[in-house]
Amino acid sequence: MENTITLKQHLIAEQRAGQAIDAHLIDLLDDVGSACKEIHDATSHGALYDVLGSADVENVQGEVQKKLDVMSNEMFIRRTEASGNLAGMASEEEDDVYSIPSEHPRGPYLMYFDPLDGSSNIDVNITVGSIFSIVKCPEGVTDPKLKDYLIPGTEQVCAGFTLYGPSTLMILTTGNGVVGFTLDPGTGEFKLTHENITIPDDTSEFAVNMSNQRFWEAPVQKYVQECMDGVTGERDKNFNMRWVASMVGEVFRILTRGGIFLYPFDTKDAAKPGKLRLMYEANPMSFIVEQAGGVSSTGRGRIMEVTPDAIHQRVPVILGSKNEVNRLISYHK
Ligand code: P6P
Repeated sequence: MENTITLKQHLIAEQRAGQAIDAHLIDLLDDVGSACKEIHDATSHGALYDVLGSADVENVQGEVQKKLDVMSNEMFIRRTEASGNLAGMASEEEDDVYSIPSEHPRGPYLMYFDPLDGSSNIDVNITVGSIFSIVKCPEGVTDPKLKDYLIPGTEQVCAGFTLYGPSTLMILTTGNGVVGFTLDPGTGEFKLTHENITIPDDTSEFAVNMSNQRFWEAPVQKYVQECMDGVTGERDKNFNMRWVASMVGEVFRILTRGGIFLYPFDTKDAAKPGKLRLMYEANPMSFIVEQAGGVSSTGRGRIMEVTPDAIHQRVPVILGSKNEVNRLISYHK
């Protein structure tokens, strides 16, 4: 049996090495791992379980929920609400913030999560994932209200996502680099398989939904056109394009071989400055990308420095290999 260590053993080792990881955070991440194992079980059985298709309910995002969206949200809440580590949580699938029921003890953390990102891919069997972000509940607040949740991404103590793909993989940062744990279906443990994940500074691969091209601002139009022009244009190399419509899949590919991901500001819908949500998609992914040596920006500022004014607010996202992201940022100046 190879000597791979589990998620909990890794966190305890980090704690002993002086990282700011307390028992509440270790226990909370253990619960998050349990929720992800349940979601893995549901997604990997697919049509064998009654989990595919639409729940015929619209969420606060105005999106029709998939059955697995609803189930994954329930799994995250049920697995984490009772352990006394959270003061409250916010979910993409919940209109309002979720207060821990009075029968449960409360703890020092707030968690924001997207229980099943990319769920439009579920019925076509393409990779989906869960994204989570954890911050300290404001000092002295035991019954957090909405205003207590509006904390910038720079205050995150932990961020992660679990990819339900050919293998189930949890990617995690607690502020000391980025690591990955592969779920061993035999033992049901997340085992450390990726240490010190770093994003290459350069890339020849961009990820964007090209059907939105006419709605982009000039800097993004310029950048993407240059990628398309390759050596026939301004750039000294040709580019490849990828778009799997699951942010978790794009981000893990970028963590592995580099790349730039764009869901930029567009004029498609004046009410939506971008598609992706700040608190439970852009902020956690930005923390991970920065910890892996990449850059994550709205195009005009660091995503993690955006001051939240709503729990479901959207934000433009440009993230990945630092030299490419910095080039596109320079086009915005
Ligand atoms: P589009 C999934 O719905 C998601 O929130 C991200 O995971 C993904 O990157 C994006 O939206 C896909 O958006 O417009 O290409 O379907």
